[in-house]
Amino acid sequence: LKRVAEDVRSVPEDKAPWFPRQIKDLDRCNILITKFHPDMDQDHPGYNDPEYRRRRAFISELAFRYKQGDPLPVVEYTEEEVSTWREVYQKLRGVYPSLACRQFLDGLQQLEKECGYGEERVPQLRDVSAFLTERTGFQLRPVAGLLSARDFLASLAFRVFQCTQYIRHSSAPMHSPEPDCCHELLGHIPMLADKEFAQFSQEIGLASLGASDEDIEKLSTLYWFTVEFGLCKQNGAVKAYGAGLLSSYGELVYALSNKPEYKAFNPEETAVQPYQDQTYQPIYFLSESFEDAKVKLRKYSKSIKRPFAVRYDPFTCSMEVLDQP
Ligand code: NLE
Ligand code: FE2
Repeated sequence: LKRVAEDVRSVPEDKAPWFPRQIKDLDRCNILITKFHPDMDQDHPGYNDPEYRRRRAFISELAFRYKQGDPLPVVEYTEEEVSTWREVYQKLRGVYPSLACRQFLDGLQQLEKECGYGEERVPQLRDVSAFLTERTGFQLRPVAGLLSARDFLASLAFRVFQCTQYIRHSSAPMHSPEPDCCHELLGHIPMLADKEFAQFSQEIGLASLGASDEDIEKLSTLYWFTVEFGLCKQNGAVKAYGAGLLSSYGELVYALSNKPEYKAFNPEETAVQPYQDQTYQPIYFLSESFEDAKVKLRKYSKSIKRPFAVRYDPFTCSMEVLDQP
């Protein structure tokens, strides 16, 4: 009865872009950006490697077939893939203690102790998702590649993190312009094990639901300069908390050298800073502390104007849409 009443009522969010109302609607949040794909991009290190491309197609298929609630696919990584993982892990692990923020180091330590993280094998999304759900209520969902900003952000609103499962090409372990499992598992997952970080990731997601294209652009730029490439001060030293840095040995070392320019983090300004995603960033935003970045981002997300408000109901995994903000 309630549904019918809602359907006939003319609600203000009718004018807003479509957004998922229930967790299973995330099956429709699957618009991919194909610009770095090894089948399309001649500069991709896997472009001339048919075996790599076949492997990517196989792993992509697992993500395309996935429906919300299915058990997460398990991938048996080949020896070559494991050796790429090992190289990435060893290199990064050596510099994390001096270059990564405390929240990241705490998360990684727990993952090493309780979730089989280490250089010997690539962690399975299934195990990692179970671990995260216990810590922060986040769960993973497999995705075939780089997702559109609107779809990616929408999933965060449900505490769902869309995760690639293929691995970067063995010829370029120290930097990849596209996400891969090294980026997700090493860059993002340790941060998502932090309660506060999980909370504000969801808040960015909630702010994105039904937002205008212009606001999505700003939110995804902010996401880029914080969650992906953010730096913060800790005990007087500059540390990385951005996942794009924490999964790329090359860029992590570069970002914390004296080569790039640092600007003070301030959401209004950061949200309109142009950026490129091909190679290392020329500019990074530095916040006074991790908490400072969190508070400012939160405040910014809440200031985005919409003719309605949303509230997540964790019992039914669905969005309540309220007439008044
Ligand atoms: N540059 C990152 C890496 O090499 O892991 C990936 C960034 C994805 C946005
Ligand atoms: Fe990412």
